[in-house]
Amino acid sequence: MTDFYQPRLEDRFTFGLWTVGNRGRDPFGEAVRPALSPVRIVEKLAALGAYGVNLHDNDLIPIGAAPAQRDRMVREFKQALDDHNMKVPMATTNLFYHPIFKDGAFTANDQAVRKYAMRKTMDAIDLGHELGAGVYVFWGGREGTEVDACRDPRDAIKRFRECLNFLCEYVVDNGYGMRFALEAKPNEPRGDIYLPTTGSMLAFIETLEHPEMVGVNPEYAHETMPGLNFHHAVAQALECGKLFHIDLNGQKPGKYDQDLRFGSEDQKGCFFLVKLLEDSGWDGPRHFDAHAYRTEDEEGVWDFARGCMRTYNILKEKARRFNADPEIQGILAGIRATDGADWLGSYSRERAERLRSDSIDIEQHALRGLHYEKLDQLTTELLLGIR
Ligand code: GCO
Ligand code: MN
Ligand code: MN
Repeated sequence: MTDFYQPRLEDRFTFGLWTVGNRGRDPFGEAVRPALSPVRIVEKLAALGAYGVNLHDNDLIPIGAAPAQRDRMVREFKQALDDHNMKVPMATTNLFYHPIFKDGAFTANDQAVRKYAMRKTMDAIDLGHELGAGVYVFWGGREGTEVDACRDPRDAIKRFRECLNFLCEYVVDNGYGMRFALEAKPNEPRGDIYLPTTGSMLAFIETLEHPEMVGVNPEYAHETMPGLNFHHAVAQALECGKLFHIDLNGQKPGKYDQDLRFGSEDQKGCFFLVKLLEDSGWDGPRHFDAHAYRTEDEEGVWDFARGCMRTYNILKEKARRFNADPEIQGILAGIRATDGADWLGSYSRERAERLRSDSIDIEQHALRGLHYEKLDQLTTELLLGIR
């Protein structure tokens, strides 16, 4: 299918090996699809117009692989990347699958577990560097509790900080030039996960020894599960220069982590997200952390991947139309006319006095209609395809 919405390299779409490679296993049922090799995933995604693939260490190399086996797997994977002009912009560690991580990794009570998590992460950082990744993601899926009696949550935060400080120095010492992106999630697989939102992560980053090396990787599903507004979380990260990576997918509020195809839920929320990313000129890869429905075979997996990218491009085009729509822009111009860019200035006694002495008719301002009904209806009609 070649058309206006066809993904192109410059769109910089990426998928995790674990996303299209997801076999449809869930807590109640077995895998429904055969495994896809990393090489096959690279070939297929390249043919669909993606820019790259991201990976956990164990998406490529199983735990306990002999050095020669590891090197062969990396060589074959790199060859496939070269053959298909695909990049690996992001890498990460699997710190959740092996039973050793049942009580967390960096926050586990057993220091032997924390040591193993650190050494596994250093190896995975080396692998990420070897594959050219500039961003390294930390998603602490197991860093949480069901039984709060087991540790003081302040100790968990301290341990997490200690590990990140150490790993920042590891990257500096090796001259890798990599940046870290922290990914929050409120729960699942733990009952409660520490630092549950992007906002918590942003506050935590400021307490690190190298805050300049660390940003966030907000995920649509993770902010939507507890009913938060993802577009607002991304805006906060962007506004303070901390959007280092992004996980795009679909999710209904209040449910388990669904990781659905991007744009399959809340198209208006997705529209404002895409508009924000595009209007801001953010130049990071548009990464999809999602997987195909359990009903799908391999063909359905590629339908899913194509769908994520197409919907992004469709919403990008909608954002362009929104920005060019005379009626919508007319309402926005009316809003801007009252916003008074330098209305406050920094504090001085004179300015404080002036604020008190300016005359204002509060009743008149209170009565004024703001035309947001019209604005939202126009946005809705544009999204539904009649503008
Ligand atoms: C999830 C997470 C993961 C992470 C991935 C990279 O809820 O399963 O979103 O997919 O993003 O492990 O760290
Ligand atoms: Mn994610
Ligand atoms: Mn998720």
